[in-house]
Amino acid sequence: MNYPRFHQQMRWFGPTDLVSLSDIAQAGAQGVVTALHGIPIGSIWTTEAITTRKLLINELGLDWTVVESLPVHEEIKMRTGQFELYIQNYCESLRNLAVCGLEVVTYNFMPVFDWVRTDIAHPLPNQSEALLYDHRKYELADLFLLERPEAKAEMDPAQLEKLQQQFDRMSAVEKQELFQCVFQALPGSSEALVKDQVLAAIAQYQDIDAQQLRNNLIAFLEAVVPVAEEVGIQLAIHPDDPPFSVFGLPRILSTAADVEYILAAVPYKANGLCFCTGSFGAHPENDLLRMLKEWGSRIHFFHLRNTKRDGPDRFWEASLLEGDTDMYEIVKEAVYLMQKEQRSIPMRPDHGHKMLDDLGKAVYPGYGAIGRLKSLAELRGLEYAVLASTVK
Ligand code: DNO
Repeated sequence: MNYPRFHQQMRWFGPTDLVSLSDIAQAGAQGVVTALHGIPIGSIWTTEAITTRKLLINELGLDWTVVESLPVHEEIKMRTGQFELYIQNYCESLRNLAVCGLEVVTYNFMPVFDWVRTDIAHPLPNQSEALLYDHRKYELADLFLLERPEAKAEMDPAQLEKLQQQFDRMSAVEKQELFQCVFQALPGSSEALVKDQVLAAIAQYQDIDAQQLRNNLIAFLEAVVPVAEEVGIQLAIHPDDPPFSVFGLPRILSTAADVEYILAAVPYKANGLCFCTGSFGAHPENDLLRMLKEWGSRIHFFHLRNTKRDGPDRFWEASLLEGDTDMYEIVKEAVYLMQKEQRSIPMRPDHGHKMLDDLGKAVYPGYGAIGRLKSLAELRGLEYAVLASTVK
């Protein structure tokens, strides 16, 4: 069938990743999305460093066209300190990436934290493990482990008392595990943060509300999007995960209205979106299919995974075909989009369950080989079936 298809990707965390390029090639991906994780945030990615990494990937027959992520320095998000230098460096990295043939650059604008979960090993009935977010546990971490001063002040006293009792019933090991999971476990964060660093990083945002953060994002986009347009790079901003504020920090890309605001404010194709069904899908009011139809032409990257909400305050990462999002409808719409615009869009299965041989391994949470291989296989099958049944 000669129609644009997903450009099938897997995320790879570089040479130290326990999941090798060979594993990824065997899973059937065409390429990897990755980053130069060793370069400090804010520094320039040189063409030499990019080329060296690209050659390593190409040796395995895989391509590298999508960066995930080119991180945005906190000073850019706050517009303090050396933000102008960091923006210049960002533009320089975009130019260098374009010279080396990279096409899409993923980033996020979430203050301090990238993604947050409260359990990285939630047991499923079939004995595999999933990532889970439980708002009660998040509150315990915020109130009694991080001891963020505003958290207590803002909490209803009766609720605070209940949570205190719950916290007192936890063992020392459970408390330590919760701290590690919330603050130190997830890949993507720049470093394993300790309590005082987290509090200090959060405190820096005390005068920055959502509107201010939005303004700062738009100022950043006004500087980098023209460069991206000029060199042929598509920027793809990642939504908030979870799609609401955490630790009193502003979050500005959780809902359809947020997407609309950001894409309309800087109306160029290069100002695009990473359509993450897991992040948007955890918000009960997001109509993913509608968002996909509305903003399709600005979507430059798909993260496909499913979540299941089992109450207003808790969601876990479900099997790809079984959560709250109808993945068949999403893939069908993505296939139409690619046909309509005659372009292939990169897609990767997002976090997978930890299962089989990965259960004993120290793979990055959500990023074991086997769970993602399963999701990729399901997505390939789904795409093939949609094409076979709709395209004559
Ligand atoms: C988590 C990922 C995020 C994502 C960044 C993009 O699994 O989706 O870490 O890569 O937010 O900048």
